[in-house]
Amino acid sequence: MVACRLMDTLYRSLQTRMTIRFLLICLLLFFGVGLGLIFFYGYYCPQQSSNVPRETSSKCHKSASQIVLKEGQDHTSQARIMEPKRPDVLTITPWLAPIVWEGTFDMAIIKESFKFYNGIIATTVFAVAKYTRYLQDFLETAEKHYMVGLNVHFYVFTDQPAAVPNVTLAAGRQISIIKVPKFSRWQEISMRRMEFIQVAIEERIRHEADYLFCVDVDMKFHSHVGAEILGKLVGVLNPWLHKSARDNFSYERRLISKAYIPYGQGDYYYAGGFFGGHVEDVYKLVTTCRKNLEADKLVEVEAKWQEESHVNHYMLLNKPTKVLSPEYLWDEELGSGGSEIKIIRYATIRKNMKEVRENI
Ligand code: UD2
Repeated sequence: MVACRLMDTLYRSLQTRMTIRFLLICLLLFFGVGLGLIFFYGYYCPQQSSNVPRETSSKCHKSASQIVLKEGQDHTSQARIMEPKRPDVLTITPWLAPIVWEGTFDMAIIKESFKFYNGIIATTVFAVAKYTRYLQDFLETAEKHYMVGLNVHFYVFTDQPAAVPNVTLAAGRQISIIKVPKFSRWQEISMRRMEFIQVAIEERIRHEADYLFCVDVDMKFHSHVGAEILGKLVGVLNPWLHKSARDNFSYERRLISKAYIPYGQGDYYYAGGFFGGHVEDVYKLVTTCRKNLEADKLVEVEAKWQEESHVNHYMLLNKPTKVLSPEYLWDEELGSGGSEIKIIRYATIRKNMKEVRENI
């Protein structure tokens, strides 16, 4: 009898221990598999490449690479290492930033990469005094060619808000009007853009957008300008000087100016009419240029090409991470350009300076 009870107690305690062991194993398996999944997910779904903004990474289960890997969807041709698409031009800077020319990028791949990007690309444009006349064409052509399919917030700085035309914008695109004073010299209007952009970034743009591009208004878009231009700090080659030797660049050569660049130095000559990048990188550029423009004013010097000279000085010290070819800022006076210009995307409008400017 005693032996039987002993056996029974032993059997039960064994059953309880087995149950506990079983539960422990289950718990271990549960946490083990869970942790494993977390590591696996973290490893195979890392942040997107630096050029693709954070927002897209939240959809990494549908990342571009997976879409490209779908069978029967091979719509991109292979980029063959021994077959450069543009052997006629430099496509990379000595600091390894791409130089964007027609033929150097595959629009389908870029489109795919930005398919889920829902951030905002801020774009500033100034239309002061008689330059309000250029807004209609600028906005209408931007709707056709500029960042099509992406969210764009145009910030129109003007002294005449009522003169801003009512242009119908696609979904995800909007205009904000910011009132600015009119100065009596066109040079002042052009230079003071740095200050107004700085204030607008502080007050709102940094809370409203990821990227910021600052462009001239007396221009028209003629063909595609899209996500291929997005980068941390983006400069555009001036179409008049992209083939020149650096000592012929139109840099400020007077030592007294903060925009001074000595002969024998310089990478490229960048245009003042189109620059951009991540909002905080553009903020650094405009605040530095504004500070240097004000320092110049104190010693009564105005750089040769106003703020453009300061942008060139800044970009020599802070190399752009992407450089756009003159396709992205062309001048009508140059006609269709040399054989290296396969397409004109954004170009100035010929203007009667005497008539349109506040002063000569
Ligand atoms: C070049 C640059 C410009 C600037 C300037 C400085 C290009 C295409 N343009 O242009 O960005 O660096 O040199 O010398 O690279 N504006 C007004 N009202 C005025 C005058 C100017 O709104 O009365 C604004 C407007 O947005 C215009 C910009 O300032 O697009 C530059 O003025 P501009 O186009 O007359 O200067 P420009 O052609 O010398």
